Amino acid sequence: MPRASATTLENLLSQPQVQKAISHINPGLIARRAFQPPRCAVFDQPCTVLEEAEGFRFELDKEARRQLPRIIANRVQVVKGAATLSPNLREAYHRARHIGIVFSGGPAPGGHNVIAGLFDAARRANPDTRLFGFLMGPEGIVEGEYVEITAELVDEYRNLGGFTMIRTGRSKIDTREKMELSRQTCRELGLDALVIVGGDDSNTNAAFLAEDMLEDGIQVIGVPKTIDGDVQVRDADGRVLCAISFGFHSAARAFSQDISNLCIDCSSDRKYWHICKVMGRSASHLALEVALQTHANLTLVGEDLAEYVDPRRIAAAAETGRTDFTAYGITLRHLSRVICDAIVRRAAVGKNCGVLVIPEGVLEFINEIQVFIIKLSTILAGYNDTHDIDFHSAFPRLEDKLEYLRRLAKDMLKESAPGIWNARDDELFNDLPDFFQEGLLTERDSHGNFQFSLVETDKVLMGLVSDYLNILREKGVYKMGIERSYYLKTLEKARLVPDRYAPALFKDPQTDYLIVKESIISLKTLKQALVRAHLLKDEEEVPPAVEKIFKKSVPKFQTQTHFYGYDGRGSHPTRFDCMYTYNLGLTVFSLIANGATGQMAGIRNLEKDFGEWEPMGIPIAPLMHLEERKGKLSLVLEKSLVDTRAVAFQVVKSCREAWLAAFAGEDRYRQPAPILFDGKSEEERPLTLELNALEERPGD
Ligand code: FBP
Repeated sequence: MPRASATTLENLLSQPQVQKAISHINPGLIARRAFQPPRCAVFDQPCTVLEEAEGFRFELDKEARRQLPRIIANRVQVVKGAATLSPNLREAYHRARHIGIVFSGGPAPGGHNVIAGLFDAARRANPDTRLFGFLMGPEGIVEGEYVEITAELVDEYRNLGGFTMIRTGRSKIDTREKMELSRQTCRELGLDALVIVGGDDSNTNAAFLAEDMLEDGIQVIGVPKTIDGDVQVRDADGRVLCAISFGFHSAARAFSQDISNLCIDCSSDRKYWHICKVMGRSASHLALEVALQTHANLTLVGEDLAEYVDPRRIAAAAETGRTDFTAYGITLRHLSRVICDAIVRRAAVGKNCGVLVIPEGVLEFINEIQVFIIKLSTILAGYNDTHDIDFHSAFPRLEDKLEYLRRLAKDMLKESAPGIWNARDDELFNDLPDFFQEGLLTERDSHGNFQFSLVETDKVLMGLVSDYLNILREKGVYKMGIERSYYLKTLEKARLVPDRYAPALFKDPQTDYLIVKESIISLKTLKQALVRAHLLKDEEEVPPAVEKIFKKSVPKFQTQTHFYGYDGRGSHPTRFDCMYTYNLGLTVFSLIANGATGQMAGIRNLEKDFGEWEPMGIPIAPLMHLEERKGKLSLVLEKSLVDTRAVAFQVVKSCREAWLAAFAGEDRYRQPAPILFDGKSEEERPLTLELNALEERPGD
């Protein structure tokens, strides 16, 4: 192979092929930047107006009325195209504006297109309009850190993933002081409008800012972002206003592609169970979509587990005239049994391998853990409220934190009054592994949410699974099924008669996959079984072929764990997300140009053909309700969880057996195509969206 000397290296580096190889620009990137997402028909008109939509109903929270009096009466507004406007409206629509935009929370594919859509619409209405991007999330507003977003900057990021253009952060404008500083920044920049691209908490923040900034004449508009897919809006009668937040489809497809590759690997060498933790702080929407996209062998859905009812416990309690409340909701131990059952059943047909999908937030749906999370959040918040120093600074080491909890339990005993942390809690908590205790005590995020991504959920669960599998192995229940043809071949090769040995060795000698009897769990018990069946004398050795069959029947449980989160969050947007976000950006401008505030940009009918997409403004304040955060009740936008009565979940549930594939024959894996933004091979929308739009609720 020719080698480059120092003198020729410079020449070499200047060669076009080398330049091409080391450039960060590739054909895919060029094509993405050049892609022009289609616009909803209303945006082809010279201008747009807002029309109040009839027929949507909200049940207003008393506290929302009190805290957000000026935007609580907002209504759903539909964006309509207009060929001309009255002189007043025209002037307002086309005036030069200063608009600020900020990303808040975790990145989600498509954010850059919200900026691109807003920029294009704003410049089309008036080329003198200026757009400012606040840097590193809401902190950028508080600190007055921003960049002016120019046409060149927008073109660099069109259709690209991430929030790299202006970056993001999890800070929150949650104190009077921060609110004042933010208003100051906006006034100094002469902002007419502020756009907050974020999840439930950030849109909550947008509502409060809208209320506060009304007197400065600054409009505030939210945009539904989060890969978790839990910003979904329905009115009080269940009519869908926002079916999904942007970023969900792209992240789910990115995870699915990787997980589907694991399915292929696993069915190739049949050696590992791949344990895939999939992001989604609370709701299991991402895991559900991954299940549909990949047909992985077992997918847990938190919302489903929460509904678990143990009929045996209920019956046992009923016999003694009691009600067993622990029979409602699944325990960690029971969940580990459900997983073990799947593993054992697959092993019985020779598949000691598989793919298990665990939603990141699954622990939130396990009663006993949820109780700990609530109690600990309240204790931490109580401590922070009554001390000058925060809990984690006061007790930096796990041991110190545990000691504090122990003292709480003791104090409670002394006072003999019911308290939040009692001796039983302390005892149960101390039984948990260290890393899990540490995880549960971890600091809450700026919005008061428990940080599930910092807890090794999969490790907790799989620890229990592997312990129980050991027990099942010792009991002789966890066995590898031996393919009948393999058994016959092995014994015949050793000149032994398979039919003579089979009844002594196997539970049922007639099946395609032969299961060694439960009583045979070691070479010693194997020999005993052969002696009992008069196939061997005491002093004789077990024939090597029979020993080989036995050894093959003893499963090793080997796992590989994977976390699918940050990688998918950083992926490029799918065509669906490219189109969705670009049109959200256009919608934001329509809302601003028509004077709206306290609204979230949304697009209805995402589950239908693009021609039916309907851009609109969704009022945020009427959607808010009280929720416990950091031990206090706060007014927030409700997170949307997986509806287990909806079609998508019911479909997954009915396919569980098929996808577990605990039968002889191939697994039913599905391979999703890579993420694209054009071309026919990119699917049109998330599968969950498509299925749920069928609207039949089998549970109803
Ligand atoms: P957003 O709701 O802010 O979009 O973020 C969602 C998410 O990606 C969750 O899926 C995950 O639990 C969390 O962010 C991780 O947070 P962090 O980026 O702080 O590690």
